[in-house]
Amino acid sequence: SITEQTFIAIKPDGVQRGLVGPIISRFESRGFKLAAIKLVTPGKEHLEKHYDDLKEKAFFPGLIAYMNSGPIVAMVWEGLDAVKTGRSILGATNPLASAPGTIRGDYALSMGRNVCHGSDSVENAKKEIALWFKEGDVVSWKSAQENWVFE
Ligand code: YYY
Ligand code: MG
Repeated sequence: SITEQTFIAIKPDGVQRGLVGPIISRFESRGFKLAAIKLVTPGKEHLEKHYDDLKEKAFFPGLIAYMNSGPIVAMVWEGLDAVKTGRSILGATNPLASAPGTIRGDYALSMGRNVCHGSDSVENAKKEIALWFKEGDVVSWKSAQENWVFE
């Protein structure tokens, strides 16, 4: 549906490398609508909750340290098939497997420095949005572009 929402984050390497603008641009120019945005360093406990399903993995401590190493841009983007399309805009988890034209395929080389996060299912998107944002921080608004993006 055109009201589907996904949670997208620019990881600390993306912020440090000055990729906030280019990453936001890709979602904007595709036709998605920004519903929430903030710059945060949420801390270890919050990041461990965010990646709870990966806590048994060997790379988990390194992943949390990396995510905790600087500010993150947390966002909610809304639009048709936002979760799946959001993942295709990001590219594959391993940047070496990401096609040029995707964010990771254009800006990253290493799995542990892959510059962005996107929800992998509608259900997880709901969980992640609830973890990163208070209800009132997700804004409902009508984009003037809507009838030019959707028929
Ligand atoms: O959703 P996505 O970010 O594409 O991958 P996940 O399987 O959810 O893993 C989260 C995060 O963990 C990934 O973006 C990089 C890191 N990671 C890793 O460092 N090494 C792996 N073998 C798998 C994932
Ligand atoms: Mg994931």
